Parts: sequence; structure tokens; C-alpha cells
Amino acid sequence: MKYWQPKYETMEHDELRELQLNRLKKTAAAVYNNVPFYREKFKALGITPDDIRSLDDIRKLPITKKTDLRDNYPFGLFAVPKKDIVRIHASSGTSGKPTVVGYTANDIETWANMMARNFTMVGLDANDVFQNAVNYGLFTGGLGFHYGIEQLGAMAVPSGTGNTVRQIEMMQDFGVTAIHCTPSYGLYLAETVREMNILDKLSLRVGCFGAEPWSSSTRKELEDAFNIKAYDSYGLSEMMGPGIAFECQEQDGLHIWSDHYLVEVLDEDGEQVAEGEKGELVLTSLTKEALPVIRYRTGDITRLLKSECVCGRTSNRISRILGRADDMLIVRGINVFPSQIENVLVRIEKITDQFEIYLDRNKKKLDEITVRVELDEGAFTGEIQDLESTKRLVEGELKSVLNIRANVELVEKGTIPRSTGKAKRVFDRREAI
Ligand code: ADP
Ligand code: K
Ligand code: ZN
Repeated sequence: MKYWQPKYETMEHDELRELQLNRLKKTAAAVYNNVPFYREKFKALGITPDDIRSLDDIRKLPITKKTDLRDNYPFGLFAVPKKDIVRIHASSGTSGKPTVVGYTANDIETWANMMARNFTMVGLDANDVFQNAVNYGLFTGGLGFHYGIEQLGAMAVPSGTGNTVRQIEMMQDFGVTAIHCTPSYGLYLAETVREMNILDKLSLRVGCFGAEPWSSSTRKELEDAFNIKAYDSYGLSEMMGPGIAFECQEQDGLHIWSDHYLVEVLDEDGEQVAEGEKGELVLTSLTKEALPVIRYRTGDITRLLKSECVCGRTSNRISRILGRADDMLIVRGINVFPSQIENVLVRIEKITDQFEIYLDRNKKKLDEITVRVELDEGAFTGEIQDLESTKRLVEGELKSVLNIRANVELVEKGTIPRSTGKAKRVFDRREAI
């Protein structure tokens, strides 16, 4: 089987644009009628959903930012009654609270079909055994992939993260043919496979890697180490989760599903860039029911590519993600905003509000985050125990907000340079993967 939903995947351009326009009108009406935040925004701009007459009219619509989700935490942007929500997920917010996203039963079905499209696109089917080695729970990567694997009819192995040797045993024992994880964890798995010297006992054919940026040299490394084809999987919670854009077997850009999303790539002034130019990916959901989002600034830098592709799919295509437009860091696939860290630190008494963030890659090729903080004068009694307990307190608070472990390094007050302008707080010492 070549396509999962051929009607939509190969839809002729004019027909696709017409479908997009109808869906855009419906989405604009849904947010106008059901989400006070958007109704206010429309009013302030002096528009109503009736002003959408062509796809170009997207420019009339308001922009949505991550902070808008935070300001309407947790369910304020939902467009359906709570009883119609069957699941929520969450991702990192810019500070304090996470960003909560919701799904109706139809949304879950749409998402599962989108994932099944992706899997079919990279040559998987019901015969495959698919290990999903990412965090289950509130993150979208676990259940998002899981439902797609089941939709395809393949065998899901919900291994989650951790215990690398056991992960590899599972691959071997269950005859795993496809795996999903972050590219950096993929590199570590690959190294462990090499050490265990069992590559010839594995049946892997396909790897799907995402949640963080990676390069073509990492692709080569992963493909050689596992003897697989490695594909880039892109997504974000606000637009559903992973799988909204995915590479096909050409491995030359990602198909972004145009029947579900309207794609814009904008420059800093909010103008559409020319095809092939870099800009920020801005997405409008066209079919989401629970949380329709208009012109969402993803913060991700990409290029719009020609939509024609050898594989026959007619969707928009984008290049791999080239960077971020904001200060968001991605640590082990998890989004981290310096403002989240700042928010934690200012609430803790024994330290000053000066801090620095160091990012490194450890021997296992996994990201490590170290936060250097200053002890406040008078907070230190001279007891080592006291230092230990302060360090543990800060580490605990950071862990609960960031969802990943951060090392804390305590330094004397005055050690961190005070800046007169914008402080340089982040020192990313990781090599690109
Ligand atoms: P996910 O679990 O899919 O990472 P989040 O909403 O937590 O979802 O994070 C989304 C962000 O992760 C994106 O905006 C992007 O910055 C980053 N990201 C996700 N997939 C990729 C990818 N394939 N390449 C580069 N960055 C990615
Ligand atoms: K991420
Ligand atoms: Zn293609």
C-alpha cells in the first residue's frame, strides 16, 4: 500500500485549496463563536469570519502565541464543552504553568490517521513491530505515536524511555522492525547496540526521530549503525503533537499535511517569505475541534519547499527545522524556556536571582543541563549540609517545573557577571547532532 488516505494525500492543487478555504471558514467561525479570546481579537481587528473569502485572507486574522495559551490556562481556548474533550496533553510553557492542549474523539481519530499516513509513507504496514521509545504520559510523543501504530494495524511496543539494554533486548526478542525516539537517544541506543555486538540479531528497517533538531550527518550515523532508513518527524502539541509533518522516502523535506494545516512561513515583520527563503513557521489548524488555533507562531525556523514530490503527495513541504526564533532550548527533546528557570529561582530565598544555564552533551550523547546559581549573603551557615540541602532544594524545584533533571552548581554571591544590557544567561556547549 502506497498511501493511507490517497484522496487527501494526492489531492489535486485547486481542489486542495478549495478544501482548505472551506475548512478555514469553518475554523474561523468556530473560534469566533466559541472562544472569547478569539472573538475579542476579531473584534479588535474589525473582522468577522465572513471576511474570509480567499486563502489570502488568512493575513487578516490574528496571530496566536504560546503566551496566549498560558494566559488562558488551562482550558480557556477550548472551543467545545468540557464533556466533549476525551484527552489532554501538556507541553512546556514559557514560564510557570505548562501549555495544556485538548482533543475530542474526532481529533484523536484525525491524529491517528495522520500518523498512519506517515508510517505508510515510510513503508510500514500491519506486518511491522513498532517500538515507541519515548515518554508516555502528558507529552504528546507517547500516545500520539501509539495510536497511529495501532491505527496502521502494526504491533505497538510501548517501551517508553530508559533502561537501554532492556530496550535492545525487546528489539531482539519481539522482532522490532521500526522504532521511534529522539535522535540523541537513537545515537546512544546505536552505541549500545554496537557494544553488545548484536546488530545482526535485530530486524530494524525504519527509524522515526523527532522532538529536537538533528542533522544529515546524524541521519547517516543512525542509518549506518542500525542498518535502517531514518526519517524526520516534526510536530508540536499546539497543533496536535508529533506527525503533523514527516519525511517521505525521498528524505528531502517534510510533507506537512495541508488538508489539516494552513502553512505560512513569515519573516520578522510578519510578511510571507519567498519560496525557499528562511522564516518562522506559522500554522493554522483546519480540522481541530477541541483546540482550533489561528496563525500559531511555532517559533521554528524553516523553508517552504516546492510542493511537488516524486512520491506523488501534493501537500506543502518544508525543510528540516533550522533553528528557533525565540530563546526556547530543547533538552532531551523537552522544551525548556530560560524564563521557566528564572521563575523557579526567584521564588527560592537562599539564592540571588542571578543565574547561568550551561548545556552539554554527556558521554552517552545525552543532553545535560546545569544551572549555576549564587548563594545569597547570610544564607550560608558554613555547614556543608546546608549547601547540600540548598542544592537539593533547587534541583527538586527545577525538576518539578522542567520535567527533566538539572544539575545545580552553587557559587558565591557576585560570581556571575552582572550585565548592563541583556544578560547572556545561556551557554550551549553541545555539538549539533
Ligand atoms: P514534541 O513532543 O513533538 O517535541 P512539543 O510541543 O513538546 O512536542 O515540542 C514542540 C517543539 O519541539 C517544536 O516547536 C520544535 O521546536 C521541536 N521539534 C519537534 N520535532 C522536531 C524536529 N523533528 N526537528 C526539530 N525540532 C523539533
Ligand atoms: K520538543
Ligand atoms: Zn514525498
